[in-house]
Amino acid sequence: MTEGSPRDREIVNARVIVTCPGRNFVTLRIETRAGIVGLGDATLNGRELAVAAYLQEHIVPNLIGRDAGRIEDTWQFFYRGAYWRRGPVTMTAIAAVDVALWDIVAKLAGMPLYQMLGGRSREGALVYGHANGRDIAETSDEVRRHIERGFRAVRAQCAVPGLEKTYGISSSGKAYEPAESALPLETQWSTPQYLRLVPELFERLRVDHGNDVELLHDAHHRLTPIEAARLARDLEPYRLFWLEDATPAENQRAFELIRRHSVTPLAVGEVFNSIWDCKHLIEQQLIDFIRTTIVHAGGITHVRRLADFAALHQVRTGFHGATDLSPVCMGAALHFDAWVPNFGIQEWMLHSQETDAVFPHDYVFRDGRLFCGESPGHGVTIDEKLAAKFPYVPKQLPVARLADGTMWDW
Ligand code: KDG
Ligand code: MG
Repeated sequence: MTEGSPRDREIVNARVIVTCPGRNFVTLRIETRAGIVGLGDATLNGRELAVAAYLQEHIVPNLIGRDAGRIEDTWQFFYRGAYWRRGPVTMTAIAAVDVALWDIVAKLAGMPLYQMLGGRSREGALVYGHANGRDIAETSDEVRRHIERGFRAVRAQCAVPGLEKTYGISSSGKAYEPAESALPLETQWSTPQYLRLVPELFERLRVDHGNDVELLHDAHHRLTPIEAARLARDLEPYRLFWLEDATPAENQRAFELIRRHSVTPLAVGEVFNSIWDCKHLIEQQLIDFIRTTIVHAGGITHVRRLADFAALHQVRTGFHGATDLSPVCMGAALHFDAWVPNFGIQEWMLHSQETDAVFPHDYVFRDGRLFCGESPGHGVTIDEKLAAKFPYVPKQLPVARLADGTMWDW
C-alpha cells in the first residue's frame, strides 16, 4: 500500500493549537493514517477562541475518518451541507481545514502547492510593506527606509493631527499592531482633518520619492461614499496603486458613487468571507483589486473560485497580509500568488522573530518580491514545543468614536 491510498489518506487526528508569540494565532493540524501532517491557519483577529471552539466542537469530530484527498467534497460538506453558512467564524474554520488538506495532498504528491494549482505564472509575488509616521515627514522617512530595504510598493499612513490614535500608526515605536488590549481601546475619529491631510501626505511622498515606487493607502472604512469619492478624486494626481476600503462595503452599491467621480484604483475585501460579499462589486467593475484572502474566506478552494470570477471582470488579487494572518496563511497565499493568473499584489507586514520561530517557513523576500519555496506542501510548519511557551493572551481590536461620542466604523 502506498501513502496515497484511500486508507492511508484517512484522517486519524485533528488538533487545534492556540499560541501567542507576540500575538495570537490559531492553527489546525490534521494528520493522516500514514503520518502526513497538514496545517491550516484559523486566526480571526480578536475572535480567536470563537474559531478554535467552532473547530473543536463542530468540525474536528466530522474530520476523523474522512479521506484527506477529498478536498472539494469536504469543503462542500462544511459549507453547502450546513444550514448556517458564511460569516467570518465559519469561513475561517473551513479555510483552516481546506488549507491543511491542500498541504497534505501536495505533500503526498511530493510537490510544492503551487504546482497542484496549475504551476507558476510568475517567479515572485510583488509585495507592499507598511510605512507609518506621527507626521508627514516621519511617514516619508519610513517610505524611504522601505525603498532602501528593497520594497517597490509601500502603503503609507500618517497620524491625523489632533487625534490621539489613528488607524495604522504605532504609538510605541514598535511595528503597528491594532489588537492591543483585552477590551477594545476607544479611539477617536475626525473625517474633515483626515481628508485635508491625506492628499498633502501623498503630494509630499511623490516629491520625496518620485514616481517609480507604488504607493497605497487604507482608509479603513472611515468615510461615507461621497467623502470617499472626494478623497479618491483628490488623490488622482499622485497615481496611487490603490485606495483601500474607502467606505464600508456592506452596501456594495456605495462604490458606484465613488466610481462616478474618480479613476483612483480601488481595493476592497479583507473583511469579506465569501464570493457573495463582492459579487456586485466585481460584476459591475466597481473595484480593481479584491483583498479577500485564504484564511478568512473558506481557503484555497473558495478563493480560487473568487479569483476566477474576478478575472472575468479584470479585477486582480491583492491579498490581505497583516500580522494577524499567520505564516501558515502567508505560505499558502504565496503559492496561490505564484499561480493565480490575475495576480495584483500581496500585502506583507513582517512577523515578529518569535512568530517566525514558532512557524518555520521557506518563503523569502528578495527585490521587493516574496518567493514561495519548493518544499512539498505550503512550506510552513509549527514548532509545537515553542508554541506551548506562548499561551493565549486575550486581545481585541479597538473601536472608534467621533468627538461627540458617536460610535464610528473601525
Ligand atoms: O485584523 C485587522 C487588521 O488585519 C487590519 O486592520 C489590517 O487593514 C488592515 C490592512 O490593510 O492590513
Ligand atoms: Mg486594510
